[in-house]
Amino acid sequence: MSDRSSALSATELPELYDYLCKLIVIGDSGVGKSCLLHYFLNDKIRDPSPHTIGVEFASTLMRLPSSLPPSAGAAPGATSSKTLKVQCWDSAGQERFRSVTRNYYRGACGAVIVYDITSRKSFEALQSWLSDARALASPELQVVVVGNKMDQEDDRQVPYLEGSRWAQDHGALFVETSSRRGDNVEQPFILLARAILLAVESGKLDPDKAGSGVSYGERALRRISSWSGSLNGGTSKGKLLGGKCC
Ligand SMILES: Nc1nc2c(ncn2[C@@H]2O[C@H](COP(=O)(O)OP(=O)(O)OP(=O)(O)O)[C@@H](O)[C@H]2O)c(=O)[nH]1
Ligand SMILES: [Mg+2]
Repeated sequence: MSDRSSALSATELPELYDYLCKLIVIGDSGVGKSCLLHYFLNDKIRDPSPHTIGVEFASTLMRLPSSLPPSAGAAPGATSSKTLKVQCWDSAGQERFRSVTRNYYRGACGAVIVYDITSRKSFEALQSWLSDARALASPELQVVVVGNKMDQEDDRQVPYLEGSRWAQDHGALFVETSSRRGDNVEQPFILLARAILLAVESGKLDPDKAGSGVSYGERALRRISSWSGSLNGGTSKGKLLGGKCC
């Protein structure tokens, strides 16, 4: 369940972040991508959940422990942390939108690839989603494979071990979730954000490089108002949350 203790209001939130990064959420239609993202951002179930048309997007702030020492002048014993503004692009899984949604892979440094543990077909489709993402997104793309609907144990078609081995064999992180019960819904995003921050701090991902999928934040304190927009006829929304260090 949620370990984010202080989800703050979308308005009047001081926006102060170190890095901006783009994540894509992909996988077959109906596996629960939109429900997963909705639970992560709003800490509640999405019901009903209509098919995504084109792409929907939302963003959140995540504070993470840094692998670098605190800056000079920091209080003794202080630990350092970094704030990431994470843009999440939730794409339609339906085949007819594939050519549209592929356009949004560019500039992503993280991918959440979701399958449904009760659908072997959605698991077998992982290879195609991963190949597309690796071909079109940042060369340093970090990937987490998510087996969703873990609350449906009686209908399981893909054993946990099979999912985790597939992820390991393909250089990806792995987690099972339930976007109905809220189990582990933050984990895919926390795992990815940590991997991205580590890649930046170790020099593998360069925020100055175009197409890396990460850019520097402004580090300027400003007020944010909630915002909304529309892409490809789909509903789009923005949500900004703050939370404790993940
Ligand atoms: N039992 C169960 N049902 C889920 C879970 N997550 C999603 N669902 C259901 O699965 C259906 C599809 O969920 P969505 O999140 O809309 O699926 P999607 O992957 O976004 O689908 P597209 O937008 O068409 O690509 C909905 O009826 C959800 O209620 C889960 O963890 N457990
Ligand atoms: Mg959807």
